[in-house]
This record gives sequence, C-alpha cells and structure tokens, in this order.
Amino acid sequence: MQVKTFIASSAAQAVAQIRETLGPEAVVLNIRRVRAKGISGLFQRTNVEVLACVPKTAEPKPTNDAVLDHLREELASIKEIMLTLVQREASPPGFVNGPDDSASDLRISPILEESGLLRLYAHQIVDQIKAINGRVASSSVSEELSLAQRILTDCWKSPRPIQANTHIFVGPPGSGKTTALCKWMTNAVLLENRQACVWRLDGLSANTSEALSVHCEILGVPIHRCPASMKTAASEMLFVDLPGVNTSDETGLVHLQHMLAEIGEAEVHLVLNGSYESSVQLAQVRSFSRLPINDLIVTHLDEDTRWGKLWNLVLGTNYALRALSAGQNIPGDFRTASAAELLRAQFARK
Ligand SMILES: Nc1nc2c(ncn2[C@@H]2O[C@H](COP(=O)(O)OP(=O)(O)O)[C@@H](O)[C@H]2O)c(=O)[nH]1
Ligand SMILES: [Mg+2]
Repeated sequence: MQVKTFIASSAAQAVAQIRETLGPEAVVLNIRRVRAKGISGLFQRTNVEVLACVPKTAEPKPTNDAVLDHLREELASIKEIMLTLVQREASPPGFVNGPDDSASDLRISPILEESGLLRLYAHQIVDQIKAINGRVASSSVSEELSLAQRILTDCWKSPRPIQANTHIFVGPPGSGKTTALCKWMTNAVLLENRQACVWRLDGLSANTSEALSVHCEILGVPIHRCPASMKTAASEMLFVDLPGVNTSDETGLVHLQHMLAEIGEAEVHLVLNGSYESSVQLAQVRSFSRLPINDLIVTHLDEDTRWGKLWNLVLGTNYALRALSAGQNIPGDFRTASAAELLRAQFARK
C-alpha cells in the first residue's frame, strides 16, 4: 500500500488532487496544517497536508493456489488454537481453575473466551453448536470454529439506516467522542464531498476540545459554540460535540437528556472505549440507555487485540454497532462495523 502526500492550500483542493491521482477508491489516512514553503511561508501562510492511499485489493489467483492458500491458513489457525489450548492447560502456580471451566466439553469454548467473549456467551454459542450437531464433541475444532462464526453472524444486528443529518456523540469523558466525530466528518467532507457544520457545545462542564476547532479550520468547516447560532441547509451534515458525562453523574446525565431533547431529531451515537473490559462497557451502556441512543461506536481498538469482546456488546445490549475506530490519526482507521469485520479481527493470526 503506497501512501502519497498531497499539499494544497485548502482541504477542497487536496480532495481534487487526491481524486485525480488516486481515483475514487482513495482512503485518507491523516490530515494536518503545515507551514507553506518558500516566500508564502514567511507571511505565515499555511497549507493542508493530506496523506492518502488506495487500499490493496487481493490479486486474483489460480483456483488451485487459492484452495492451497485457504488450507494453509486453516492449518495455521488450527496450530495456533492448539498452542493456545496447551498454554492454557499449563496453569501458572497458584492458579485455580474456576468451577465452570469443565462446564463445556467442546474445544471451541476456551478459544471463544480467549478472543474476548464473556464465558456466558461462549457457553451459549457452545450450546447452540451442540444443538446443531446433535451430539457432543464430534466435530473438529475448525468445524466448531466455523459453526461458532456462523452463529455469531446470525446474532449480528445491523444499525438502522441513517435518517437524520444531525449526529450527536455522547459517552463518558475520554472515550474518543471528539476523535470519532473528526474521523467521520473528515471522511464525509473529503471523500463524500458533503457539506458539514459543527456545534461544539458545553454541557454542565465546559467543552475543552480545542483540537476540534483546529480540525474544522483545516477542513473549512464552520464551527459554532452555541446551537442558536446556526441554520443548516437540508443536505448539510451537523456534527454535535459534547463534553463527556461519567456514568455515576446522575445530574450530568439528566442535563444531557434535556440537551438531546432540545436539539431534536438526530442520530445519537454512544461512544465507548473498546480497550475497557466488557463489564465496564456494559455498565456504561446501561447508564446511558435512558438517552435516545441509536447505536454504538467503539474506539481505541488499536489498544486491544481481543476484538471478540465486541460481541458482548452485540449479545448483551439492544444496540447495533455502527462504527469501529482504531488510533488517534484523523481520519485513520474508522470503519463501518460488520460481523465479517469483527470475525476477521477476532480470529486473525497474531
Ligand atoms: N490509541 C487511541 N487513542 C485514541 C483513540 N481515539 C481517541 N484517542 C485518544 O484518546 C484521547 C481522548 O480522545 P477524545 O476524542 O478527546 O475523547 P472525548 O473526551 O470522548 O472526546 C485523546 O488523546 C485521543 O487522541 C483511539 O482509537 N486509539
Ligand atoms: Mg471531546
């Protein structure tokens, strides 16, 4: 994947350059303001620097090679699974297996837990595999694995189509709301050519996301500190950034509830830090569930390889996952959530 650097005097010009050079498949990796070179730089003029690339698409291979490659991959993943199991058998001194460890006699159960699934859900999957097989421990690990993936895929909830042009990002402080907003907005403005506008609002506490204002300036997106100060065109996207509210902050949550009611029709996204333990994430969802949440955005996924944890949100809440975000770069890695995406990352060879 070859990354190209584009320098232009505005974000719009950078987009034109990217489209001309890389075509419509281009993905923007990062955007920042840089001091203009030469005489313009002396007058404090700045340019926009955009890093973009075209993601590699797999080369089609002859059928035999493809089958062999598939088998090799299967073998490698089975080897890895067996290694994981052997390592788990050799418990460290002082480590006592929980009473539930022998509850499941299918080999897939510890593999699912290892990938981040809570034991409760791992066992539910195992029960379903048993029901499908009609007998116990008869299938191979790889058969169990593909059955588990099929069952998980069937549990997937697709987010409902976007209905409003207003997007509000809520969640605990530091969960990655402003970063997720910037990522989404940058993709919308640069790659989809959408008009956008931002409200950076205070809640009970002040909204200190100064970086958001800088980012809006780079993109040429108007930013307002107060809702009354703007009228949006029907096609314009409105992104609303709010300060985080702690789950234990009852007053803050009630205030946030009123703010959302005042803003009116909107897509409300609950942003969660994906590197936190599932028990914490589920407790956060419970606290915010009094709000009109549409879907979940999970961030910080670069900090944890156990993407199987995300299934605990799918299985343990009524909400769908909208987007997955990994890393601080804007827009960087910000992808639409899907069952296939989760499974790919969950069972990727490390
Ligand atoms: N490693 C990593 N850091 C992130 C990610 N998303 C946000 N951050 C960082 O986490 C901190 C809080 O993010 P911010 O978007 O300001 O959170 P907010 O308080 O919810 O708006 C900042 O330092 C971000 O750069 C991510 O996906 N991965
Ligand atoms: Mg913020």
